[in-house]
Amino acid sequence: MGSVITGQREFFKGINQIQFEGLESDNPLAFRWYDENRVVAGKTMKEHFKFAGAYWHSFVGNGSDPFGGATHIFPWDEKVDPIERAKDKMDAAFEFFTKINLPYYCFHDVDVVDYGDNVAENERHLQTMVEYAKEKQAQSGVKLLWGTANLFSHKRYMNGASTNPDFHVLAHGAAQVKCALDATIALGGENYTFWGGREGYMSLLNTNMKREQEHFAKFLHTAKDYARKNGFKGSFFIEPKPAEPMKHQYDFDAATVFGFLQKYDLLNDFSLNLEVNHATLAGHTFQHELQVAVDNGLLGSIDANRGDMQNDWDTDQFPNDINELTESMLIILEGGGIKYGGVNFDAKIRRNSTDPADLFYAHVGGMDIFARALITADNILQKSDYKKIREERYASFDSGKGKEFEEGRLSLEDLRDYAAENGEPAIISGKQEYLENLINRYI
Ligand code: XLS
Ligand code: NI
Ligand code: NI
Repeated sequence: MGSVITGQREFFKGINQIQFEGLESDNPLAFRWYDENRVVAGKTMKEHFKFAGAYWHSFVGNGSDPFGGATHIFPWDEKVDPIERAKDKMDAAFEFFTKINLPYYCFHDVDVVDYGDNVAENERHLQTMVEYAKEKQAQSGVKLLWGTANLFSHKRYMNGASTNPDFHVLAHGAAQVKCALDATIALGGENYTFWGGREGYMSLLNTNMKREQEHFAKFLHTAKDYARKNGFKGSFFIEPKPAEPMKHQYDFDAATVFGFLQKYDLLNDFSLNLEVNHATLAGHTFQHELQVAVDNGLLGSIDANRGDMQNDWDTDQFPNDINELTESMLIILEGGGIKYGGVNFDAKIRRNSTDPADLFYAHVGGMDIFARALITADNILQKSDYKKIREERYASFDSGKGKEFEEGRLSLEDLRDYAAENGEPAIISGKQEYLENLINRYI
């Protein structure tokens, strides 16, 4: 655990560094499960998760919603000069990261410092803040998990960025990506994310979907080539989401993105950043999205949060569902872990969560629930018959004709003859309720 880094002002007064106190503790500002040095399944918890704080939700998003303005009145948002204000915000961010013990953070360009309409000025602003961030990272040891560019908030992106029908807008998107890549590289950022916020359509009536997707692929290739040329070694993430803000987004879900990456020859450099609430918006469970990614070698990183069963939008609440996360950790552990990134809390406290401590409660809860899920999943894999039951379901393919089929050595006639000779198959239980109970037994 490093030491707390504050700027000239301390923004979260009265809150000290959060410690692991274990299950006996009833301190709401302590970890009960997340013990960064505890080794589970061969790695420390710190290494398993690489937890990251999201700049945008925690230090920019101010509780406003489509029906009302800010409720989180940030003391780091007071100064008039954009660079001075950005430095206060960064001081607050690193104070928070070091107090909550987050080893990583993530940002969009515009989270760090205000962007206007002037490309060169935006570049100067971000470069100035990159120098400041370098100092902060060096003092604290906190690292950049990924950087990204916000290509969805500015009005010019209302019809998309790289999929915009106007080339001029695409070029502005590229200018922003170039600068965000430069910043990510300068800060030793481990990965770079593309979330296709408005890469999609509102209406097919005015959309040439084929052409837009080809532009999207060309844009990604161009950005990737630039970053590689400049020494970037990390993974590029595509973050699937089916809709919101657009009616339809091209990076709909993990399977769709896999097909896109394959079609446009991007599989060597790109992987997936999966977000819980985006999975549920796509009509999937998070577990489903993880399994699709793992099965295709594409589990790059995670945006941790949760949706609301009754609301069909991206509510981005902090994770707290132990069953969902235990099942997720089973898939992650069996899949060999998160490949390049980590677990970024792309989650926001509620509009009416207005105490400075609320941000700490939210992250303590999120980190603890992941830690508990990891321990539980590891126990299930080590001690229960979970794996055995799953393996045995497929035993008929392990030898004999089943094996020959897997090896591609049986014709349709062979299969027909096997069916005719062996009569009606036995009825075999899928044991779903047994397995559901098993998960709860280990929780
Ligand atoms: C929005 C996305 C966004 C990305 C980064 O729904 O989750 O926050 O993670 O652009
Ligand atoms: Ni996200
Ligand atoms: Ni999201």
